[in-house]
Amino acid sequence: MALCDEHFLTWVINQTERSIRKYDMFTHEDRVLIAVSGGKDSLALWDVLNRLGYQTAGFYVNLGIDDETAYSSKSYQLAVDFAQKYNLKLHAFQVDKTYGATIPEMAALSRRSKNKTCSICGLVKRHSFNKFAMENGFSVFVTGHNLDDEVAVLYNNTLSWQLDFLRRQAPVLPAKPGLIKKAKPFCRFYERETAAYALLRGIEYIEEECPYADGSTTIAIKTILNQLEHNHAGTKLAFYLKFLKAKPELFPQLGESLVPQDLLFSCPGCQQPTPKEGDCAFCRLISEVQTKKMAK
Ligand code: Q46
Ligand code: ZN
Repeated sequence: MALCDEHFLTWVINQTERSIRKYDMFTHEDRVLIAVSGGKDSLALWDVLNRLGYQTAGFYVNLGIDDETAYSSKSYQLAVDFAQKYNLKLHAFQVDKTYGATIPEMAALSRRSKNKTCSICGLVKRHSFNKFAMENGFSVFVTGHNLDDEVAVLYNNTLSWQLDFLRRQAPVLPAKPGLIKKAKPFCRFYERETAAYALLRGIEYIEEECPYADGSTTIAIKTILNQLEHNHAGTKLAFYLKFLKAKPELFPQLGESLVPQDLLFSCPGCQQPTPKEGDCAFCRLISEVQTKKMAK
């Protein structure tokens, strides 16, 4: 599509609203909590939802990634600046203040081996988002994942036939006891489209990648998919949309909601749902980190 700046911005707003309605993500009555990282996708999403008149607040998790890149400090400041500019509420949470260690410190102390920093970071973020949203009366939690992110995950999970992860991939995950509803209103936009939106709207965002993103599998997969897209335009969108269409046939046991309704246990430590009986992965990580810190 060849659109002028003004029509492109309107198109992004309209397409986002279409996705929100199509996938039954939320309504104007919902209190929407947005995961804000200071990057282009989350800030562009916050901007679009604000312009659409939804009740939003941002939630920033300070991971303590403050080596020579000062990634956390810079991204936090950009999130604060955006919230102030539009008079929006930004909640901030500092991992080391609550759990006694930053994400890189947790990775250094933990026994986990594979993709250590990112898997620990994901675990802590998922736990913190869910806890904050549930305790503060939000009805839905949204992230700025775009089509490139979704397709990279889909491709990776298909390569290794991770059926459990494939079953769970959807634009919306409904609420379950102890778990907030989650939605991805930008799941049908290419990354270049969210970047163009942020640029045209004059949104200042952190352009550097997190230093731990370097060399991750996701980046390698994105490179392959970009090559495919370059040779056959539309490959990514078709792969994602056809997967969503095929899901009822691939997983007939899912029923109408098309996402798993597994019975979950409640963690005795944090009361959040967990797939196995006993302490959840998050509580086990925190207790391991704190024990090792005390022993030092
Ligand atoms: S922030 Fe965290 Fe990402 Fe950085 S440590 Fe990895 S997971 S790369 S979205
Ligand atoms: Zn727990």
